[in-house]
Amino acid sequence: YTNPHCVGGRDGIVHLFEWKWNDIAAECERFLGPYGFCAVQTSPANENRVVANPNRPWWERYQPVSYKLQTRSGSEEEFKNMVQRCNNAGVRIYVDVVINHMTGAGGRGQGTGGSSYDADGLQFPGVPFGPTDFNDGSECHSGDLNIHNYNNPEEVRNCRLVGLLDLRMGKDYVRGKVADFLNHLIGLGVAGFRVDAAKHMWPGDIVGIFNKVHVSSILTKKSRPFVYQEVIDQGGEPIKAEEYFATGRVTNFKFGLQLANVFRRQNPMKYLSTWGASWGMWATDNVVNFIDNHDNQRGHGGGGGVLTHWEPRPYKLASAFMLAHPYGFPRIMSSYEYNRANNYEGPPHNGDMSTASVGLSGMTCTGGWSCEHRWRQIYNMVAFRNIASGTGVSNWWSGADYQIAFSRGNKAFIALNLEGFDINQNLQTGLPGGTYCDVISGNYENGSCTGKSVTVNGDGTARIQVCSSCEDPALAIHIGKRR
Ligand code: LM2
Ligand code: CA
Repeated sequence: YTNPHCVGGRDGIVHLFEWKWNDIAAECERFLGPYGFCAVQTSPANENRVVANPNRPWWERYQPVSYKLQTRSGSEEEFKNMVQRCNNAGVRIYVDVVINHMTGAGGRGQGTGGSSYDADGLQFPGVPFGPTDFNDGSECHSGDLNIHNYNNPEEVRNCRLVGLLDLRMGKDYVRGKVADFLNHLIGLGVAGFRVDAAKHMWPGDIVGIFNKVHVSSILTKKSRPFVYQEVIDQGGEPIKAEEYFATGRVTNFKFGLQLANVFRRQNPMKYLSTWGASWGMWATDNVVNFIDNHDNQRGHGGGGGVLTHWEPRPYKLASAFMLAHPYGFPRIMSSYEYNRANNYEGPPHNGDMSTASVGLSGMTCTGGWSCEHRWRQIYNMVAFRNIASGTGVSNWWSGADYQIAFSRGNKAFIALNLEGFDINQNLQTGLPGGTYCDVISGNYENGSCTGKSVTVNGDGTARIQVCSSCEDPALAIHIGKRR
């Protein structure tokens, strides 16, 4: 479950939050494939409640109505087509699967796929699930069936997360329906899953579900799908991320919080020399790392404090560090713009509330789609990471508290500066002699660098200059962009 099944040396996930399947398919072919991304995390693919008040929020997709593949991202046909086209482009699809619960309690109506639901009567005929498929007072003892006390694992797992009807996962019928859904996705060529709200499910129940899940069909070697489980463990609660290692990796929520401190100058960057598990995080093969996600960028799911696209300068630096460092498997958030005071807002939409297509102007997205994954400082670091794959950190240097540099073997080198003065040093890059293009300030095009260039001497040393007051106080070079 921990193998991401990347094609040919690729690394890293991009979460194309709320994108339509047709847009993702196009993005795999025109950008993610050519630029070396391993995989896309999609928004939930199954039918959800249509929430009218507020008007079609992003979070309606976390209220399942059935396991039919029909949402505002597209139909089953479009989903299937996307998976095929992305796989053909060498890009894997991981689906965000919401299996802990169905809709919030109360109300009745129709889902995005036309299935009816009755959340008062606990009826979801599109699956079908009925009243005996949900936890009640025999499993949940909180009184009102909602979760209040995160220090009580039984309550966290058997009661309702923000009022969402909690599935009786100990029941074989329920496990079977969930497994059928996952098997359906695998049959369409999906390579992995982000398991939503995993902390709210018993690890043994997740094992029980995955025991019913087939090996992945697109993979030449018979193997398990890639699984990363959303367990918000920031320390301080009895439920620990490591309880979930039997069924895959966990989402590492400590990662973004700690890097936010560093890149906001609240903890010296030079301490990153020991970055990794020794910072109280899990082992490299147990984590999916991220600077921010769709929840915590808007104060949901574990809360704020992380860097986001709203603070581009430190965000780009922190992302560059994440991608330059070998620890863990990285996920890049690709957001849309929203009113930060009304953070329920769904994706850019047309007059009828259908999701708008992603527009492009050159490399940049238009129409309210932020597309962090298309920022040069980020996509060029994906290529850096792929080239550096298999090497460790070497030639670590720190000049001042907020100035660092390191190599990845003899493949790549990066320097970062958050001091008030420039880096201007003769440093060992570990690279073969030659002239390299800095991939932060520019690209390598038609035989020359559009940004800065760096001359590495025959002994691997180079004069490294990193500005302090410029837009991006970082420099990154690798053997793939050598003149
Ligand atoms: C997750 N991970 O564990 C998702 O990453 C997160 O985005 C989901 O919550 C959550 N689990 C449940 O799948 C989001 C959002 C909530 C929202 C739920 C359900 O953060 O605010 O809750 O989706 O749509 C909403 C209302 C809440 C209401 C609930 C039920 O905000 O006030 O609670 O629906 O009606 C009464
Ligand atoms: Ca539960």
